Amino acid sequence: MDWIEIGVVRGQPTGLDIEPYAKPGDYFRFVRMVDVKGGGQSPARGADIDAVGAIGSVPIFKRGDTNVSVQVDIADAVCILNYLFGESDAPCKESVGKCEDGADANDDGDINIGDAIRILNYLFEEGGTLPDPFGSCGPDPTGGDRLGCASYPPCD
Ligand SMILES: [Ca+2]
Ligand SMILES: [Ca+2]
Ligand SMILES: [Ca+2]
Repeated sequence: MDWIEIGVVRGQPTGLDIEPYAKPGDYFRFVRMVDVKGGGQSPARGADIDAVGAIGSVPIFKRGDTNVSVQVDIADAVCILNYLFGESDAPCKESVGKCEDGADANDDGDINIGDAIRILNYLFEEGGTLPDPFGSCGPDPTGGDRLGCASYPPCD
């Protein structure tokens, strides 16, 4: 496990913010607090954990719906090809760009022709459903990749 040292709490205010250490899509599963021995004058020294607050939100979307029509159909595979190979004003440049995770149909952390093929396999080759979130809105279970989802209005 990789720990990220955030700092030492002393005096007032006694808060630490992990925001500078976090990128969108990062997950933090564990937070470790250690009482530093010595150095304090208070008879009750040591940090109290009064409140551990997290304000944040993880984007939710439906995988494969690259043209934001709610359905996953052949137009979504075409949309990925438009995004990859189309003119700069192709409509799918915008819809895919706003929710790259949705276009990562095979959830391998990249958008390429394999994602169009994965959608076609699902539609025509009984290739199985796409990785979650597929049937309903949800977060990307593999959020550590470089892709994000800034906006997918059907899940708002
Ligand atoms: Ca669609
Ligand atoms: Ca992919
Ligand atoms: Ca992912």
